Amino acid sequence: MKLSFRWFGTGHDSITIEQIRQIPGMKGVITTLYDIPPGDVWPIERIRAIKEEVENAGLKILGIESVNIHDAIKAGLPDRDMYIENYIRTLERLGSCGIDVVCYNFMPVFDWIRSDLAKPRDDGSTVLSYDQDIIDRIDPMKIFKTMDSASNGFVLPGWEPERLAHIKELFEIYSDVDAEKLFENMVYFLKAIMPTCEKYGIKMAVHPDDPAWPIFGLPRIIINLENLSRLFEAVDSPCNGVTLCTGSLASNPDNDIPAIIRALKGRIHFAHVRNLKYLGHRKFDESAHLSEDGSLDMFEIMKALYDIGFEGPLRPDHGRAIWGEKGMPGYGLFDRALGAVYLNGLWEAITKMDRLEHR
Ligand code: CS2
Ligand code: MN
Repeated sequence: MKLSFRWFGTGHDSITIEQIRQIPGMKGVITTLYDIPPGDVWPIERIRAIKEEVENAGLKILGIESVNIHDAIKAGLPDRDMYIENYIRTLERLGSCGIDVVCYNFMPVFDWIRSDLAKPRDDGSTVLSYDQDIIDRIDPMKIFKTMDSASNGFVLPGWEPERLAHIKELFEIYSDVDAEKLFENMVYFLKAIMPTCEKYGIKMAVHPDDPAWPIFGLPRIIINLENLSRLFEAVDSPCNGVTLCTGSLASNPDNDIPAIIRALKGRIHFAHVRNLKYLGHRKFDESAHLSEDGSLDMFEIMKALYDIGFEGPLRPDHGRAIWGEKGMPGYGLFDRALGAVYLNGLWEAITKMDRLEHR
């Protein structure tokens, strides 16, 4: 694996590239052009500029998170082909700059959802948290305001204010899109972009839906092994893969993460490794990365990634807010840096144990 860190780019992040560089073992960043609206073609000069900025700091761009998908593609609207063409242009430009991992998601209207972005925990930290009972009481037309007002002034990933200003229209365009239709639209999109991905060696890595069940009556399909396997059969190219996000998939405790990792060997192009603490049915906190702080066994997860020969970028995911840091919820420096060194330590131990056993 290649240890990496999400960076939203200068002007969009409270963290600098130089700070990321000082985290031991860090090989590169996962970044994006945060201000480009979904659907637009990425300007080549901007891609070159961010690449240069990252490389000047002694790191590499190990992947893009995300090139977001326009709602016309997800909903299968008549103008989707134009947006798919734009997506292909962006992929060509990324590919020509040597960028070979692209993360995206296929969730209608909303990206990840939490009921609280700063829930206090016993240790004095605050964490992102989910409680279905609270979500059920929120009017989906108003959830943008709830999330945005708790964002410490940052634009949250996937929560673009310009797009979500049209929330009513967004719900309307998905009114006849059920899970099956959404799946068909996804297959249509992937089939159209695969030749370009294959030409440039770009590995597409769909991010699981977070949480892994339908919300506000909108379908969600990237939620379990069964659906992922179906997707990989429908578009059977090695460039069609997944971002193995442990926290998103494990929001549903029925998803056995190490088993899913082993079953998806060859299709995992990017890994987000974080922990969760289950508090009840459809209720969880995002704990620290450490196994004993949450409900997931991080050793078993890293071991499974090691056993399948995972060589892609791996990053810590959402961290707690600690030591007084005020950053984008989930994306401060301190706890993600702790997560990164912990995951790297597990990896070193697993690697050396394996060598010992084979001596
Ligand atoms: C991220 C997602 O912060 C997060 O939860 O993992 O926003 C992720 O970047 C997108 O779903 C991928 O397109
Ligand atoms: Mn994730």
